[in-house]
Amino acid sequence: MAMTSRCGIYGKCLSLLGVATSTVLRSASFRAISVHWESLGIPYQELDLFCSVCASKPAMRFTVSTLLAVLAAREAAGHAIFQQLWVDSVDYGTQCNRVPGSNTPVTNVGSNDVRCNVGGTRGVKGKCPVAAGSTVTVEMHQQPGDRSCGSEAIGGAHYGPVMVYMSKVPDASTADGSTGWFKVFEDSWSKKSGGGSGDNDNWGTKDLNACCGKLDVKIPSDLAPGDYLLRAEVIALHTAGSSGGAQLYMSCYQLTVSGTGSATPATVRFPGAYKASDPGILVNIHAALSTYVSPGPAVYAGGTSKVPGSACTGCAATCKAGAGKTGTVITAPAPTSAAGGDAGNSGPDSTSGTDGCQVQAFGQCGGNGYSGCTSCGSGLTCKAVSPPYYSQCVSA
Ligand SMILES: [Cu+2]
Repeated sequence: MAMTSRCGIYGKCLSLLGVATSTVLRSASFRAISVHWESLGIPYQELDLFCSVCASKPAMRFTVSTLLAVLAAREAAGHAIFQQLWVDSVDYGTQCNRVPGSNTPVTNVGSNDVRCNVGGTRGVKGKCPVAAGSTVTVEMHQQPGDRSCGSEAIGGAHYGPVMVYMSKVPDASTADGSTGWFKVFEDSWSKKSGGGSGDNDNWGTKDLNACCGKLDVKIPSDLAPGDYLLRAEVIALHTAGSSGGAQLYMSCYQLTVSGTGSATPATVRFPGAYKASDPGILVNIHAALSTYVSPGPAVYAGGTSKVPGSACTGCAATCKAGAGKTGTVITAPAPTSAAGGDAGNSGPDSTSGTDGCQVQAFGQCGGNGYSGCTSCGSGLTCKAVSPPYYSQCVSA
């Protein structure tokens, strides 16, 4: 059965759902379709899995309910959040991460949300201590607090580069991400011989999945000491054939870097570093790629790149959640909302009665060895999800 007639089934399902064709973004090969499902109460969904099911089982009859079931599973199984951080193989969990409140991607590269995700101008109390020249390991998973290696770090079809930036700031617990950023790590794309389309090539996200969500990032040894934000980012490109279709997943970690260096690398700003029309952001990866250019600046000379498709090494290969040493962050004075704030960060500031800190939804608020902020934001309560090791803020 030809692809076009398979996707005829697909179109019929869409019309059953009353989805206007103008809201449907199609790649030339019909292999990825993205729809905004606001009218159905599902904020953002992909249909690529559904299409591949259509393609593999063309005789299957889909009803509206099976389509919605596939979509619901897709949402739960696809999107992801950078959560934990390791420093020289010591597990700091989420103590120094401004963990985003949801695994929904940022798609507007011109918004302030591209800095540290929605709500990411609000700092957390912890700063992870890192010596310049050491290695941190960023860790991504689909669901908050789920560090299982059995599920993919980011859902199967979400192929794209992984990049890490740093920004020198006066105080990592209050910085809003408006300062300049330099790139310290990249695991982007390489051609897989005989692979055909870009989907079959090597990508940073495939390495993340191969390494249980972990990638090692060297902190440049010549950096001037002080506080930094470290911004880990995936750009998923499965629906990037249309403008605004690329999906950006980022989190900002708060670091205090020690050392004797003095380097202050050249920087770019967010927003500003990316344009929706960049060849690394507006790209159809379902066609064969002869090259792929990562968005943003080149990696700083003191930074590192991982060859896409190469083996997991270092902590990314050997560190196991719950099986090693856990670290304690430097506890900063009560963080406050950064000047200017942002629209996605509407929680009230705690002005009295507590030390002023607030953990965002799905952020850590307790557990063995945890010494960070234990107060949850408005409407949230601290729940032991993996006692005695881990508690997180969830809806009250
Ligand atoms: Cu997605």
